[in-house]
Amino acid sequence: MDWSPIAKPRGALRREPCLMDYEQARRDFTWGQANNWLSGLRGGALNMAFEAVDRYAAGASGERLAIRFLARGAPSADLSFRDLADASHRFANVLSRLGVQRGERVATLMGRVPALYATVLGTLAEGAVYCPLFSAFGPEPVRARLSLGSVRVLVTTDLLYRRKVAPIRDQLPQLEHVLVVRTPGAGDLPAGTADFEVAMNTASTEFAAVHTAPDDYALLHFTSGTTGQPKGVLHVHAAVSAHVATARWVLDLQAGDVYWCTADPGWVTGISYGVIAPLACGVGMIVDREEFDAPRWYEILDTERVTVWYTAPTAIRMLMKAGVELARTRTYPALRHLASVGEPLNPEAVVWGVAALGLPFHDTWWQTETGAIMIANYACMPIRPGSMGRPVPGIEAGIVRPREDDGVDVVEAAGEVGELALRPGWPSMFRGYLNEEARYRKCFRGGWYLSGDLAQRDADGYYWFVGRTDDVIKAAGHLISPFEVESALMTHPAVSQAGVIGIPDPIAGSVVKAFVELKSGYEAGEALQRELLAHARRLLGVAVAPREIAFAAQLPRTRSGKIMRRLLRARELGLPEGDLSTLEGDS
Ligand code: 6R9
Repeated sequence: MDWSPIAKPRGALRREPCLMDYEQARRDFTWGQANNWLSGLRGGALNMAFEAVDRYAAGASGERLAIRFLARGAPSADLSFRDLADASHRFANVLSRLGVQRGERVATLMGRVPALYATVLGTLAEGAVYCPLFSAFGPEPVRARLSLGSVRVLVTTDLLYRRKVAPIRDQLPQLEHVLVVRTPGAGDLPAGTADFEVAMNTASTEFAAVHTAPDDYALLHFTSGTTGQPKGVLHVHAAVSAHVATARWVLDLQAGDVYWCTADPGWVTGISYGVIAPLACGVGMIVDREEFDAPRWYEILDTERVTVWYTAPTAIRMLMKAGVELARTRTYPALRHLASVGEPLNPEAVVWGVAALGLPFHDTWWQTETGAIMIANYACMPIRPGSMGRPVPGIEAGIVRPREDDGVDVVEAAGEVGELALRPGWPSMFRGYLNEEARYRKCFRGGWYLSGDLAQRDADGYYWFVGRTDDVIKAAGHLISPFEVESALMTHPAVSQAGVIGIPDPIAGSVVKAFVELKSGYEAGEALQRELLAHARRLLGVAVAPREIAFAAQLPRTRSGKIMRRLLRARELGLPEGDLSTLEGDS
């Protein structure tokens, strides 16, 4: 099929895009200029929460819609910038009352409920560090992250607390306070928790955002590696300038927009572009509390008159599966810009946007570590379906190959595959992996940040995703560590070794598959397979647990005893087995 660049359909650019001349911006822009879009605080201080709400809360803009919550079977609930500022101030006062100090960690374990937004913004206003956790995690990933992050305050719901936190609470001595949002009819307040609403209602709406320095920590996002514990990615308040710049240039957010980001707030996109970026642009957004539902999503795009939509390939492929006819039962006259992130966006999906919604999807690339969009297709430029696009103004990207020494070779030729790298120094670049200085340093080489993704660049400067350099799995947009899944499986008495890989899936991109070696005395069979699946789901949660488990008499290992996931994957998928020189038992 011919995936030549597609021009935007006529009528799509009903408004001039924020970024009109990409080449010029790329040439002339420096990050210092992004500060013009921020208010800042006295003495050079900068606070993300102040930029996102407080500066709009005073005066007439205070009445503007900040968030409209939608939920099935309930009327929509609107929060203005003033309301949101009040709620975040109440939460900041709750934290102060609990004695939470600057830099201490406050986490959430919940979905898109109003309390989450007050918690994020109140935590940042108070100078504490905000850490989101995914509500579909099981108790083990929750325990690992709360413990690594030395989280002092957790905000969750009573239902999630009972299932995921109560069983591990005694392993978390640093977790002093748990505030729960109560569910009507869900019984008494769980022991060891306090009622979120009661705490909020007794707190004042007056709070002046703490004068944090631009380089003070603001966000702690956990992400997954191939080995070892989850990595705590640290971002600073200054990241907000990259959020605003990219929300304008890439998402084309403008005054009066109705923005909708479908990402879950348990992951980086759901916070950076589902809370901070749109608010910091003074733009109102839709928050749908429900999970994916094709007819419902089309209804929202139509009746809420969404103008800018940021979603993900898995969701787009699910919409494609539901059929273009369903999309055409509605009209989307307000829609102006569609964007996607998180996994490779197949060219069919880009073009399908035109057939279904009248607009193509613009792919964007970034990572938890980069803190903001780094590579994108822009409203002012033709899209190359299948390409991630070109670097954001202010970002220097390159394709590199690590050398034997500590340096890299920069690959200049078009079409050559190498590691996608970025020149350090943009404001939302991560400033560390929590308590893991060596792991952080290893990401930088020869003056570049190495992303761990393989890519190539074409002659016109568009980047094309090729794969990852490591074994980390992207399933339905969620980054999953094979090590975390293997460790959970190995807590079962029958399992002696486990090897976990991602296998291709037409909708989710990849799904998790585990191979296990049993201890002697255990019989491989369907009953044990079911038991292991249930064990993994109980510990890890459905979003992380393997979809499939297979038994292996012996897993391929290196001579030093490491499971060779690459080989497991090659064998599973019938791919060439590559270099086997380190395989144990072979010579
Ligand atoms: C924002 C986010 C980062 C990894 C990244 C890459 C993959 C993200 C992509 C993409 C192909 C895109 N990824 N966007 N791959 N095309 N447009 O997703 O952060 O969860 O840290 O994942 O996701 O492999 O390195 P995070």
